[in-house]
Parts: sequence; structure tokens; C-alpha cells
Amino acid sequence: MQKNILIIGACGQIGTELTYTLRAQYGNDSIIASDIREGNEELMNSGPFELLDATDYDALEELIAYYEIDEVYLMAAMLSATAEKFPMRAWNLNMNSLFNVLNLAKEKKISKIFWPSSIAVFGPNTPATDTPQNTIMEPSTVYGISKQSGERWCEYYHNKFGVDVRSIRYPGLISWKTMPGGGTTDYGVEIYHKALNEGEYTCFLRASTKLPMMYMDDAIRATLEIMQSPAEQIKTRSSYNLAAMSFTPAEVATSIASHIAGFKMIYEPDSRQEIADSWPSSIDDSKASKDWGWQAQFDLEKTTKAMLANLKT
Ligand code: AKB
Repeated sequence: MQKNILIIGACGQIGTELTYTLRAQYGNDSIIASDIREGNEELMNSGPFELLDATDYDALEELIAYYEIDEVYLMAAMLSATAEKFPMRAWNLNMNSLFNVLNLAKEKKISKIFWPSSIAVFGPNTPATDTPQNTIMEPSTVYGISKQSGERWCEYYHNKFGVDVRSIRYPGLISWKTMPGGGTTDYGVEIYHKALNEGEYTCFLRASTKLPMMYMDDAIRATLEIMQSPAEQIKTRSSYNLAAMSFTPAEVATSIASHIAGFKMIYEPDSRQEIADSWPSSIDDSKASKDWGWQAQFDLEKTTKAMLANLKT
């Protein structure tokens, strides 16, 4: 039987590309895109689209019944930099939307959930290099605290109620179709736009700040691979470490400069520097590789080529 899938937060950086990819795989009518605001025309016109506040349990329950939804991808969240400005709003959105989908699965109204976690679950006391799957976490940001709590709840609902929830800890995501919003790793996308349009970029992080990053094609593939794996292969029900590459602002500037002669980088670190300093510089994702075969395909050079080629057209 054809299953219907609901994407919550479909207009965001990940949600947009996830919607297109799932529509290509399962057919446009089976993928219901939803968001609290309208998105681009292509996304809204290529299949069903609904305005939805993910913190409104009744509205969500109604939508799930109406479209006979089987799986939910909960991509709505307030990211690290914005969450520091609005801590209570971030907690409310990030936690209550998760409780809503977990409780709908507990009530057997949906059968499978994808929920994104982040490298933000780690904190200043975490080993920063090759950060293991299981280690000290102690996140120091509002966003990180919400993601770590979310991971605990996902594992709890799986163990106590058999909820089939699957999750990965995304690194910073580099994409060209939709801009990110409110994150600390957003510079990794902005830099390509500014390089092409203005030939220079003022970076809000220091030159030497190394963070784990991933090209969007890898992130979408990882998301579908974990969701499409047999349940017994998903042995971690909090969230999986996931990695592809790590780079500093200076390294991505060098990579861009090898394609755009004269590209200039200026450094003006702001409050986001403190957030970045609390996160790991590289991630050990061997558990994801072992359990469900994860393998990244994009390094920095391949990412730079893909970003510049796609943004130019
Ligand atoms: C952010 O910077 O807040 C996000 C993340 C790493 O989860 N991109």
C-alpha cells in the first residue's frame, strides 16, 4: 500500500530538499508539505501543502487523519543563534512539536518518525576531535539543551512504547536551493553567495574555527537511508553521529579562492563565536556506518564545485 508522508517545516533549508526528493521517490500526492509559513511556489505547487503550527496538537492530529499519514519528518526547529535570543520560544517549539509527534506515534496514529538532532548536543567538556557516539555532552546553548533533551525523549518513547523514531545529529549543512536561518554554521552557505555576488565575505566566526559540515545531498541521502533501513538495524534510538568533512572559515575561503580569483575574506567574530567554540571540530560516525551503512560522498572541494556551479546557473 502506498504510504503518505507528512513533512513539518517543509519550507526550511532541509525540509525543502527533503520534500522534492521524497516527491520524486513516492509521487507528489503522497508527500504532504507543511510549514507555519508559505514557501516557494515550486514547493507549494508540486504537491499538497498545508499551513500548520507544529505545537498545535489538535491541528496536527486532524491533518494526520485527513491525509491518512503514516510517517512524519519533523524538521521545524529554532536553530542555535536565534534560540539564544528567544530561549522560551525555542524550548516551546523544539520540545512541544516533538512531544506532539511522539504522542501521536504512541497512540498508533502514525507508525514512523524522523526527528533531526545536531552536533549542538555536545558542549565545551566534550572531546572536540573525533567526538564519539557516546561521550560527555553537557550542551551550553538553548538549542543544544533542547536537542539533547529531545534525544532522551526519543529513546524513552522507543523503549517504553515501541515508537519507531529515527534520528541523526546533523553537522552544519551546505546547500544552494534554500538559505539556512538562525544557525551558527550558516556562514558556510552565505560565503558562497557573497563570493559570487560581491567577491568578498565578512565572516562572523574566527578564521581558525573548525566545525563539522556536510553538503545537502549527503544529508538528504543519510535521512532517507536511516528511514528506509529495516528497524532492527537502527540500534541507537537517541540519535546517530553523522560526518562528512570538517573545515575552518579560512579553509573554505581558500577553496573558493581557487575558483574565484581575488576572493577576499574579512573576519568580524560576533556572539556566534562562543556557540561555535562549544561544539566539536570533527565527529566519529562509525556507528552509523556499521549499523546502516552510512558513507559520505562530498568533501570540501566537491562541495565548493557543486555550490558555485549551481549558484551560477
Ligand atoms: C546551527 O548552526 O544551529 C545548525 C546546527 C549545527 O544544528 N546548523
